[in-house]
Amino acid sequence: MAEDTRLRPVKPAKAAKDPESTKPQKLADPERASIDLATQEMILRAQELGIETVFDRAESMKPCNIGTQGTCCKNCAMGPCRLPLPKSGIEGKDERKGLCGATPNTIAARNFIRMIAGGAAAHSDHGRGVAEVFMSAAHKETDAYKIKDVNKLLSIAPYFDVATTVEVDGRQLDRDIDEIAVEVGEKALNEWGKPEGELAYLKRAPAPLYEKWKKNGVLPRNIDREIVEIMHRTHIGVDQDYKNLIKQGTRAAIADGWGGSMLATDLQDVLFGTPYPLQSEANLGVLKQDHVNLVIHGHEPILSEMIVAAAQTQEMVDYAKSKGAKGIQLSGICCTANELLQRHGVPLCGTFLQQELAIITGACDAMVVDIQCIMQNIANVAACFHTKLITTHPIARMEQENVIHIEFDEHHAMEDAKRIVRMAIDNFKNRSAEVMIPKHKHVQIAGFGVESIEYNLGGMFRGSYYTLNDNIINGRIRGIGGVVGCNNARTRHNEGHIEVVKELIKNDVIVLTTGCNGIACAMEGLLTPETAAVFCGPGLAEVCETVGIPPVLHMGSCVDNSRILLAATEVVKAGGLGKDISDLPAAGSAPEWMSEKAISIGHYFVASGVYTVFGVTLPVSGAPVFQKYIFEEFEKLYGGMWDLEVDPVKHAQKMIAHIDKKRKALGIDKARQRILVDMADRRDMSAV
Ligand code: BF8
Repeated sequence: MAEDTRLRPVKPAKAAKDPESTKPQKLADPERASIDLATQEMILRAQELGIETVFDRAESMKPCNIGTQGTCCKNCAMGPCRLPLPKSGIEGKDERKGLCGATPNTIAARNFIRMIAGGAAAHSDHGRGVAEVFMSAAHKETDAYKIKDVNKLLSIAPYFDVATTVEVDGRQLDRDIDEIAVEVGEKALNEWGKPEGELAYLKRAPAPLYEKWKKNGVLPRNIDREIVEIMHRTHIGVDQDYKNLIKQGTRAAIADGWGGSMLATDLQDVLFGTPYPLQSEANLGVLKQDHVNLVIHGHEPILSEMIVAAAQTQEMVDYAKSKGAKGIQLSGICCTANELLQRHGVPLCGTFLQQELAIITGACDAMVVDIQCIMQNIANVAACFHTKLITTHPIARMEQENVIHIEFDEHHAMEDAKRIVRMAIDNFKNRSAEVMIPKHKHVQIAGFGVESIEYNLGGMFRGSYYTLNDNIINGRIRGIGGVVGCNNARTRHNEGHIEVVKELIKNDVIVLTTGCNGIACAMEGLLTPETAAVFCGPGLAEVCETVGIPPVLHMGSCVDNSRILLAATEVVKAGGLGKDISDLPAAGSAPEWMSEKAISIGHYFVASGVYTVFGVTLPVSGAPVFQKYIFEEFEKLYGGMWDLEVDPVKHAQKMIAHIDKKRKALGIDKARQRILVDMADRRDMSAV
């Protein structure tokens, strides 16, 4: 299993041997912790070395029961006020109150929309960072970044009222690209703080959805304002009506999905290229014993794009060889990984829960992190090995002494990137521990987007969503499932992700994935066209085999959930499946969510008309009235609503039941019944 290079034994991690701890450290059972063999091997390896991981910490520390219910208020110093649901679960005349009189519904709604604010801020601030680099590129202040995808720039310009042609002598001529880029950049940046009006991208939504938002008073004015207003409204003594609180949460979530996240995706596509399908690999087995392993981790691809470029230069490859390595192996964790995968085919090293494990292989010569989903404990783990851990973003630093900070600046991005690559190469010879890289990895096809789905399903000459719609209408494809989101150490790693996705594709539901679900599916081998014959129902298998696509389409990082919104909009536009996203036979899911970003994503999907099921837990169970409002009554307002289902098969079946409800409403349920055949029928047919 392992390729061993014994140099010197690893020092046990301090965190694992806390002298002040009076309790024995509980260790995770690898098989109960993850379904993934590489992960199981590395959890065991960590335990052999005495290095604590998130899986062990999840055994030692249980979550707070009241926080889990969403009814702990710590918004002022009279609290925290803890309002657990009575053991009977029956509220009766609910007399639970905080010191100020806040009810469980007020507290749960406040906490919920503060999570939306956190998630929307993270996505949107990422988008702002991209917009600033975009402006530098448009102004030609940096050699490192250029406008790469002119077509994408021209396609988004009209949403900002930026002209792409100019009239000369009565004729319309193409306008200068640099001029367009500067104007788009200026108008895009304005979206974060413009003093009046509404977000420019809202009109990209189907007209009935836009009208619903308008009628319900949730059209976002600008991105920052909606997030700030949540913080104001949830301060003690401000908004005390759960319906009014979640209304602002809805406004901020829309500002994320149809604002900050969508801008991040579009501007990244213009700067770095719109993704098209490509082949790569996934899981810890992508690390190479005889190469310099440089692992990129986080969410913002701006510096990592330069690292890819730097690592591919002959100068760096020669330098790596001069130090005894066969080459440089780049790989990634979390959504920076998804970004570089979809544009360059950089392999995925692992999910959010595998970040410590990548270092524990002993083969990680440098890990470069930017923002979001970076566990503080990776610095403790890195201290047990030779790994250089490098933070690069001014807003995301680490206190541990072994962490190196190289602050990214777009004006010297290539120099920074080369410095980091050189640092990793120089560190190759310092591998101090036995290297143990699990063999497990899987081939994947990733890089799907709104444009590539149109091309893949419609063909070069009549690229359109009509083929997809046609196959939904005729029933070969039962519906669309958007399955996204994190891993959560409170549940078995990847089990929920994989079981939900397998149940969906078995029932002819095509899956669009992003984030850590995309990584999990890649690790499991679900992102290959060959998967279709093995796991899909006959209708979906037939479509995938004919067109040559996987049944699970990886659409990128978590900000790229905006691609799913736009793909759904294209399906509506192609016709035959209703007039709004809420009419589509489609449902959303985050089986193993954990981050505030997931709550913001979930809520903008709900507000866009999508029935959205979360796994693990949802912090609203202590406030049944508020929960009922977003689980049931929301459907009347937006067409979409929340749900919670911990069991992955039931989770998928709830999505399928919703899809079938929508098929019936569209009058296309009969078409599906006619072509329904099971595996035995298929065998009989092929025997004839
Ligand atoms: O933004 S899915 S664990 S990596 S938060 Fe984080 Fe969740 Fe993974 Fe990407 Ni998204």
